[in-house]
Amino acid sequence: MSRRPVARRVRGRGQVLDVTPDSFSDGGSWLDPGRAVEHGLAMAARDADIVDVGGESTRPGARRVPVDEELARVLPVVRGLAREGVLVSIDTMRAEEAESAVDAGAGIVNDVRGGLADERMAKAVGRSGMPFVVMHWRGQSYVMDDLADYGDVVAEAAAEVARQMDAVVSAGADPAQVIVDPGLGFAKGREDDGELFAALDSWHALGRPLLVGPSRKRFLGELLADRATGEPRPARERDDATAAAAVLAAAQGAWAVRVHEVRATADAVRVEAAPRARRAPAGQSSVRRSR
Ligand code: PMM
Repeated sequence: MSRRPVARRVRGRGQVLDVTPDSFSDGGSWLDPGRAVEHGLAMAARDADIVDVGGESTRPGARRVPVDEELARVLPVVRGLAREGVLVSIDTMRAEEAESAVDAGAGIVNDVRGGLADERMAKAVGRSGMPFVVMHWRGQSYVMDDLADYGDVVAEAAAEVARQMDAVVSAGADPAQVIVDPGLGFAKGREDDGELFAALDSWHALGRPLLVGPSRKRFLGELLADRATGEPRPARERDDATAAAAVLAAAQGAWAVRVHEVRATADAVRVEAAPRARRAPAGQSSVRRSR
């Protein structure tokens, strides 16, 4: 298996391909593997550097899916996209699925439980040598809203991710594999997400690349609530706000942003990067593609 360095700066443009019937904003759209591969290729053509393939919903309240079902959903899609040269990340909490996906061609393991759900995950990822997203996580989807209780959400979430990192490293992963993620919307209220979002640059103290997943999340829906009724903006109408969030994340040095609709985000992030690239000496552009 090949080793991929994670120290590249991608700046935006990880894109989400949910092969689930029940994800909160696009569940059920890409259950057919052929359609899912086509959609993933279209994402790559629209400038996604990474396509994140997931077979289990993590929306609040979601229940676990049997492992066989999850494998059947994701593996043909990972294989199909990798065969076409797309850098695929596998969104899973299960070591068995991470290993099978890497064998099928995935180049990144994205674990929303940051290695805490499956004790074999860190060792499996360590063996694979692939970049490993360690996201801040406090508890299962069906209880996570009750766990959003913080004094200082920024300090506490970062300290908890640092502990998750120590745990995965002592269980077999290499620290150089780790990408950190504050886990927006996971055991976080709207205020918590807002505070985390305002302080993304503080995460660089962990010394690892930062991935951020604001796409269509509840805090954006509530921020854009209808002025008359107070109703949150529906999930599918949050892509412009997601692009704005991606720009703010990129300006705070995020390595990648996980989004559903890539074109608007990719364009916005390129515009954000342009003045910096202009100021950088020739040949030192801070925007580099990952493939
Ligand atoms: N959010 C979701 C799923 N996977 N992975 C990472 N690393 N970070 C996130 O914020 C994240 C994730 C939930 O969103 P979805 O249901 O739209 O996929």
